[in-house]
Amino acid sequence: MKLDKATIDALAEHLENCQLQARDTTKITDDHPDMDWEDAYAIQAALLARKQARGLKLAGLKAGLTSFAKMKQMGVSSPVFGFMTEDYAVPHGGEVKTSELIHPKVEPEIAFVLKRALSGPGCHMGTVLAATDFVLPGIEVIDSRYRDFKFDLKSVIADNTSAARFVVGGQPMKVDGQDLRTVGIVMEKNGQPVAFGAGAAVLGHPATAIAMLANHLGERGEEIPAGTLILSGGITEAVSVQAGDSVTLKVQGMGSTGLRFV
Ligand code: OOG
Ligand code: MG
Repeated sequence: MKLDKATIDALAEHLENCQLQARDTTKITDDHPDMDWEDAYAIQAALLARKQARGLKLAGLKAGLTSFAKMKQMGVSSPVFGFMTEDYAVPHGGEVKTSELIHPKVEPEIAFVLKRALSGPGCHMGTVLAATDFVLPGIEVIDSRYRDFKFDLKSVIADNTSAARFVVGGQPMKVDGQDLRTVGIVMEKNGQPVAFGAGAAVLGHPATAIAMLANHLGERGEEIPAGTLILSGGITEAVSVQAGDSVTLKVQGMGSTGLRFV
């Protein structure tokens, strides 16, 4: 760790204020070029602690930058992990108040719900599939607090991997006998298809993203509890949205979910 606790708490407060006031900021590594990976995750943990201190419950976990399309779009090269609290959850078909966000984008994802806890190190695709209760379509709304979505990995980790809102819905599917690599997805904005892909876009198989999250938490002596909802990461590039847009994600065998920006 390169930053002291007071600096970590101040940065978490700064990033959360940007989120709550829907205003952007420069990336924090500009002012703290020496910060390390531990500092970045410590700022994210301090952000979660602030929300939990206000009584907000954790609603799920996420992996991000797990597809080549996303890594290329954002100019970075490895996955990142974050959280969603209950206030990020949008009901299936529900509304997102665009005025509460800075410059939202949507991502088509496959969400996992666990029936058993997962712990690393040593977690792999097989362990994940054995512990998965079901998978279902999920749209993540990301909203980097950094100006023009310009960041490096440490800054985006501290900013809770741009997490802002999410919706899951459709037809939950058991993973037994399914090949999640070849599951196709179509995301539509205002009825027009804007993104297409298949599960394999996420690290060759989306369960790999969940295993990486379990191994990441394992390094910190934590696990993914049974019942946790996890977003496995955008399958395609993220698509910008504005007030008036409606977005639907169809996932083969799992129906569809959607939300509207008002
Ligand atoms: C970082 C978050 C990326 C995903 O699914 O790849 C992410 C960003 O692109 O702002 O959530
Ligand atoms: Mg995402």
